[in-house]
Amino acid sequence: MKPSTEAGPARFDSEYARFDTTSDDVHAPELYQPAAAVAGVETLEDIGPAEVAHYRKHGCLVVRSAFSGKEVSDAIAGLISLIMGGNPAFDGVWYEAKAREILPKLGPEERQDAVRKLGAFVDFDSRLKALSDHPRLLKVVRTLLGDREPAMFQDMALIKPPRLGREKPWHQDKAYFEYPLATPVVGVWIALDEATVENGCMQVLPGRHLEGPIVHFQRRDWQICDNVILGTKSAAAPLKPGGLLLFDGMLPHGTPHNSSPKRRRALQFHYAPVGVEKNAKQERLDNFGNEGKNVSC
Ligand SMILES: O=C(O)CCC(=O)C(=O)O
Repeated sequence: MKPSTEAGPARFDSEYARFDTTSDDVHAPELYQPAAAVAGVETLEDIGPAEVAHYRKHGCLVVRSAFSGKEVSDAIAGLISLIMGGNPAFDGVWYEAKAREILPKLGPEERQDAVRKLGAFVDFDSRLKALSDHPRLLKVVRTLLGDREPAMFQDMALIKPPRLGREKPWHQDKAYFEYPLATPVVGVWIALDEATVENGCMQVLPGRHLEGPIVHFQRRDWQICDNVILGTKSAAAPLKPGGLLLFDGMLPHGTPHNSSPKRRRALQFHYAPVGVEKNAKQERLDNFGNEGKNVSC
């Protein structure tokens, strides 16, 4: 990897850039056919005891207008700046594998549409940190964590370029996190562009967070087997820019391929209570892995 203090054109040199290597196999369309929409409220301040009870029961809740237009456009400007090398210390951009050959030749707009995701960026751009540290958001997350102080442990930006943006197969986030199963984890997925079923908004299986770990397999990604999902009824979380989805770390969810001409950019933050240590790798594999379980996919 190129030393992270270097900026400029070398950052876009295919030799040094990072590329996402998950499979680009296309999913069956039947995996993403929502039968309902995730229920929600208008603002973060509308979340009271009834909404918290709803979240506990269904594992998800939409907030339709969590952030202002200015907060969203600032966050987009922050992301674009990081993609363009605006902070020389940041090297957390992952490009689509297909961009490997053409990356050095792409202009600014085109480069944005070659990105799959960014990770661990909030400390490199104050406009993005303003959202992950947003006091109104943290107040809600604290409540959902059972009145425990939130610590953000993962920040990602997930980008689905028009027509090209790939699926994130169905999974439970705790299958990726090395926290003990009993540790509460709250995910926050924030739409920066309008997110629709066509461009790959979040889809979830409401209530299934209460059913425990589902076995994951390495297929198109580390994921729940398609056969487990086929025939189940999902709920979609279409959002306007600045809207967000709160979801439990055990809730099965996924996003389809972007089949539309519209970009879909989103931020995703994960919070656990302050002071809980990530040290449960074996527990994670025992809970979510397929090895030794005599199961196939
Ligand atoms: O935004 C997406 O496409 C999916 C995000 C997601 O589910 C994840 O990264 O865990």
